[in-house]
Amino acid sequence: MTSPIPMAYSAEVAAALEAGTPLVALESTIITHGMPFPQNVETARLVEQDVRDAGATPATIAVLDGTLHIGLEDAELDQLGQAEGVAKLSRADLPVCIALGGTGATTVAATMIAAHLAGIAVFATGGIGGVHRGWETSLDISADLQELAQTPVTVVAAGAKAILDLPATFEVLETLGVPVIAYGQDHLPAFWSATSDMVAPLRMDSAREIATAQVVRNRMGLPGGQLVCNPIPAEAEIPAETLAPIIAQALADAHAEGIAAKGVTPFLLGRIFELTDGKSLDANIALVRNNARLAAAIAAHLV
Ligand code: PSU
Repeated sequence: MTSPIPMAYSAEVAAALEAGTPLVALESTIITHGMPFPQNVETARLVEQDVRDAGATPATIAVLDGTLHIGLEDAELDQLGQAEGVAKLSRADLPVCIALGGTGATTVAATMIAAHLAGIAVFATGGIGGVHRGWETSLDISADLQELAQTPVTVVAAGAKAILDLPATFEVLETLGVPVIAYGQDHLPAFWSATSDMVAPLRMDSAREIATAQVVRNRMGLPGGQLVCNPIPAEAEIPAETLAPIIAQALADAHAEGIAAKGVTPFLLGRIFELTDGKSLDANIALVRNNARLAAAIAAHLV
């Protein structure tokens, strides 16, 4: 191995790093495990373009044949979006995949690690993982939460995915000392729905404030990042009351089929897609694009 970690940068990411212009990291699990083909690849391209249009450079992160890619070229993105059996990489398996020369998509946790390694401080996704319903017996809590507590990257999401136990997820984030910031409203959004009955611990109304808060955190020597909860645009939301029975049905199906561990989130997203006749996917696409634009605005204040 010539370098300690085999890493490759896309041409536009290499140029932006060299020039010191704003960058936004993007994850790849949403492509391989979060959305069906071809909408996954189409969405990934749209999101990248949203970042560019907002004045930053997109860096979609994935491991391809043992190399950690910071930014994917068009053909690589296309290939990843159609590949079968791609691993879903979190903190535990990211180094293993690289060591063994494998191919894998990065979750929120793994994307934060890779972004930080590459010197990228802002990352946009759809919704973070969190505490799964039934945690009392399963102890299924996403590694995304611990990562927010230790890796200094600001993550822009539409909150945590509404398939989770949202109050428990935000309790854990509070315990871990992760700043949870609602953007432009008092209440936390709930992924496909713009609001919820949960009052946000913190509220900010500008990208500049969010960027400044991350800088102060770093300067104080506090580890960890921030979670920015950006509500889905009103015209694209699915009200929580509409979704509640659908989520309950998807959870019951997951239970009946014995789905566990890393399979739970992809199964639930797929089932909710079917049960909403694809409307959940339209909402998911709208919220990721909205997050990409805010992340680019935050990144502009961090250069
Ligand atoms: N956002 C989406 N769709 C997704 C994800 C995020 O709109 O599929 C992915 C992220 O990669 C996140 C993962 O880290 O779901 C959470 O998986 P789990 O619950 O297994 O930790």
